[in-house]
Amino acid sequence: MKEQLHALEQEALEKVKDAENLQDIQAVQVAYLGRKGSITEVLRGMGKLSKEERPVIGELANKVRTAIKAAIDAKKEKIEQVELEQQLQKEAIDVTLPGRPVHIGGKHILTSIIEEIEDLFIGLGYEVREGPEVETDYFNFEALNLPKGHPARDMQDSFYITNELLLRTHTSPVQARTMQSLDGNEPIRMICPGKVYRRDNDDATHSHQFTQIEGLYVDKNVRMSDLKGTLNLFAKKIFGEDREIRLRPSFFPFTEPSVEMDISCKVCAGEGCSVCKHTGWIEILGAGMVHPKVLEMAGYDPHEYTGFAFGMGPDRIAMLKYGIDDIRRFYTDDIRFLKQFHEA
Ligand code: 2U9
Repeated sequence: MKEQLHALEQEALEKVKDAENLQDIQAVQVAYLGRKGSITEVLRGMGKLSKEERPVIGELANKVRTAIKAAIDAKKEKIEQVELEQQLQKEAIDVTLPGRPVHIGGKHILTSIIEEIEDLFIGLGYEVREGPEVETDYFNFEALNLPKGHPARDMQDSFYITNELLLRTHTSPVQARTMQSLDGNEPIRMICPGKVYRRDNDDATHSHQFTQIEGLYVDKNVRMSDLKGTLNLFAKKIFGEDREIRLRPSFFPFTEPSVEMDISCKVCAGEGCSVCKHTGWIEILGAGMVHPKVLEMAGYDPHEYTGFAFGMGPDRIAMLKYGIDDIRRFYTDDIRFLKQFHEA
């Protein structure tokens, strides 16, 4: 039996050596150590041995079994290692290949213009404030001296949600809300950019949705000359140091007196050309001293406090600055149009 065990050990170790893959090694394990394997068969015959022989053969059988198992485990590990390496090689990634380009978006031109104007006014101590696009009739009209039935409401026909709720027609309700949230004796310096809506038929110069930036400065002793100085600075910073401004009398229900501001035409330097319709001037924004009624409605005493306000359309400013011929280009998402400004 001893010889038989030694022979089986030799045979098994030989087969382990020859095994090429995990199936081969599995087959060796089953053939020698399995329930019906050769070593198990030999051990089964131990019953026929004498009392003295049994422990000797038993010990040898265990040694042989352990030796075969150790050889199998070592070979298994080796094969697994080789297979893993082969797999890694097959799945290797060439890290030197150039990456796929990532398309980086850019700011919409209107966002860039708005941010440029915001930065200028932040530098003058103004705060940027935003408010809801769905507004109450009160904040959109009443608080701005546009009571129900006022003829100027017709020019700001809007999209109504209910009789009292509408899409805001300007960003002025943000100023009205800010003023009313204070207790009537705090100075205010704020600008409010945002989307506004008017019921309009879209064409090259009209859009039912456009953007606005409005500004408000309320304090004791705020004068028209402060307004003029601020607007002059704005025009020179945004359009160029060589630009002149001119104020013309105008009318807005929320300011009194009211003005419209023109800048000198850059194309003809004031001589007159097709861009400025041969006037030498281009209209940029509206402004004025806050109407005493508006101050009063917001809880400010108009004998103590005065203020100026202004409003402009970034759409129009972008069109003038870059010679854009159609307001609809801002809203129709043609990437070729929008991309032109990413380097600007
Ligand atoms: C309060 C008081 C006064 C805001 C003002 C204008 C003049 C103005 C238009 C220009 C072109 C808007 O984009 S546009 O259509 N705006 O002319 N806006 S003064 O006056 C205010 C606002 C709020 C409480």
